Amino acid sequence: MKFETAAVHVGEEPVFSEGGSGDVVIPIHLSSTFAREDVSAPPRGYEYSRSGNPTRHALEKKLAVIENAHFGLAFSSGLAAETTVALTLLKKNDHVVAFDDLYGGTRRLFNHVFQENFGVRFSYVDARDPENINAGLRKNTRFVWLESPTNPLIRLCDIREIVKIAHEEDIPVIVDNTFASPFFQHPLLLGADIVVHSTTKYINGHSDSIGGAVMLSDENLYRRIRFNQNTAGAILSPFDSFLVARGIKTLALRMERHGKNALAVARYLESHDKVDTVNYPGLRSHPQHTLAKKQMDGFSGMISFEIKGGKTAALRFLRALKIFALAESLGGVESLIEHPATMTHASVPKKEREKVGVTDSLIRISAGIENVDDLIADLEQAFGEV
Ligand code: P1T
Repeated sequence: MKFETAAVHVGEEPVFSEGGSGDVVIPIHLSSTFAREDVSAPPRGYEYSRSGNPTRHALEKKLAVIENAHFGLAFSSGLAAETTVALTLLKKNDHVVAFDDLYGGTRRLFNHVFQENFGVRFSYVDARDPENINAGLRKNTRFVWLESPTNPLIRLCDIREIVKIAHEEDIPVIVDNTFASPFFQHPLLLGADIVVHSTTKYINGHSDSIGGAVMLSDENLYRRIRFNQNTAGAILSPFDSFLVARGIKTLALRMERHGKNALAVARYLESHDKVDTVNYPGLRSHPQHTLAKKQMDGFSGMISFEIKGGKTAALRFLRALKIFALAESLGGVESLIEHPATMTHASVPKKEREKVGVTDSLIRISAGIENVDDLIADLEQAFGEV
C-alpha cells in the first residue's frame, strides 16, 4: 500500500468476526482493564491498558507503517518517547553524541536528568559536517541523536553519511523526525535505527493532543523499548490514540499544503528588506538545499528567520500579528509563530544558545494550511509596525 492508503486504512480494518460491528473507524476503548473468562484462562489479547489497549494498538500499527517500520509505540508526549528510548539504551556514565541544534526540551532532558542524575555525558556537535560526529564518538558512546531539520535553525544533517560512520562502530542512530514528518522524510530507509516523533506536531496535526511515537524495525530493540513503555508507563491514552490515528489519515494532504505555504512565505520573507536571513530548506539560498532535495521528499512547513533590529524589532513584529498565533508548538493546521530565545529554547543557557545561532532576532514560523495570501498579508502589515 502507498503512504496515503496505509495512513487511512492500516489499524482500522473493519472486524465482523466474534461479534465485531464492522466499524470503519477504530472505537475508543476506554476500559482500563480486561476480564478473563476464568482464573486459569489466558487473557483474550489484552490484560491491562498500560500494557496494551486496542485503540493504542491500532494507532501503533499505523505509526509503524507510515514510518516504514515493523514496530510502532505510542507515548504520552514526545519527551516521554525520548525518555523511554534513552533509559532503554543508557546506563550511568555512558556517552551520547547529539546534534548541537535540538529542541530545547530535549537538551533539558539530556542535561538535567541523564547528565546531572546519572552521569551520562553528551557531546553536542555541529552535525552538518558528518566528520564532527565521527570526532565526537568515544568507546562508551551508546547512540547518536539527530534532528533534521533542526529546531529552530532548520539545519540538516546527512543521515545516510552519519549512519555509515556510526554503524562502523556498531552505534545506533536515532532521528527525531518531527519537523519533516513521516511524509517528507524516511530516516529508517536512510539506515537510521530508531525514529522518534512528537506526534503533538504534524502527525496529529490539529493542536489538540500531546503525544509521542517511536518507530523501529529491530525486534529485539523493540521488545526492550516496549518493556520500558509498560514499566515506566508513559503511554498514550485511548482518546489521544484515536485523535492521532484520525490525524494521520489527512497527514499527506496537510503536509503538501504546509510545504506549499511555507515555500511561499519563505520566498516572501527572503525578499523583504526588514529580514536578514531566512532558514528554509526549500530555498536555493539554504546552504543545504541540495542535501534537502536528495534526502527529503518535500521541505515541510517550518521556517525561521532573523529580523533586522534585534529583540526590540522581533517583539514589536510578533505583537502586531493577527492571524499567526504567538505560541509554542508547531505542525497544526493553524499558523503559529514564536520567539525561540524567550519561548521554546529559554531553558538553554544564553551562551550555549547564541553559540549555536539562536539569537534574540530569531523568529520561528510554523506555516499552517490557511490561504497563503492571508498569511503573507498578515506578515506584511506586522512588518509595517516594526
Ligand atoms: O512536546 P512534546 O510532545 O513532548 O515533544 C517534544 C519535542 C520533541 N522533538 C521536537 C523536534 C520538538 O519540537 C518537540 C516539542 N517542540 C515544541 C513544543 C516546540 O515548540 O518546538
